[in-house]
Amino acid sequence: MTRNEAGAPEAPWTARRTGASAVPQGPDPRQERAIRTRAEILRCAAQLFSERGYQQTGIKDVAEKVGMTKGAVYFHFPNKQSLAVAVVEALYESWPRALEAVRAKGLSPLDTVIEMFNEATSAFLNDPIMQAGTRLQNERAVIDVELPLPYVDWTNLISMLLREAQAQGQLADGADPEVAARVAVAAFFGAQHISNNLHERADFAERWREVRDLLFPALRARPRSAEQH
Ligand code: LUB
Repeated sequence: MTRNEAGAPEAPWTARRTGASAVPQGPDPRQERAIRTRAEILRCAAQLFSERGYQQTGIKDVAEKVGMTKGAVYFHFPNKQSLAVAVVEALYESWPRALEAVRAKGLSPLDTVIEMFNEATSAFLNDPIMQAGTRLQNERAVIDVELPLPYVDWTNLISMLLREAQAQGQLADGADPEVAARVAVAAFFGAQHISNNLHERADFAERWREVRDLLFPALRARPRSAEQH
């Protein structure tokens, strides 16, 4: 049986716009609305997860925040576990898009790495999905569902960019892209964690700049001209 957005069975006269005989159509407005609703639920859930944590957030709170019935929320997310997974997945899906946007700036690979961390910094300061994803990952030991593995995608993404940097002669002699990626992600994450716990993120932009300004000059190849005398 097909169901509409509120979870109620759809009336039989509501023609489905799918099916082999359907003439090609524009986007289905109902489907678009459902996608927007899902995103809105996710955003509200993210705000609650980020403010209160997983245990202290209920589907009821999410429904209240988004201004829908619990049933309407359950139509999109069958339980709280699936909301937590969806928030973390949304976070990890955002990085390839962020990379594409940063790539469009035409920076060198090493500056692309720095810009990606700058983007992650703004996300941590402004984006509920990033704030919630970080908190949920920190609580993963007490969350009764398996979340995607943390840090792995980031480390791989940064390794890839640092290998490009190395291929273009941008890395200092002896710098290993894999090691550098692990250190950079650990330093970023550590600074994030400390700033979050001690200062509710208020000092994070500054703490990240400190890490960045200590780490990346050490990784960057010295200009040839400076070595020659
Ligand atoms: C990223 C967080 C917070 C790492 O990849 C992850 O799992 C992340 C939470 O687990 O930011 C960013 C270097």
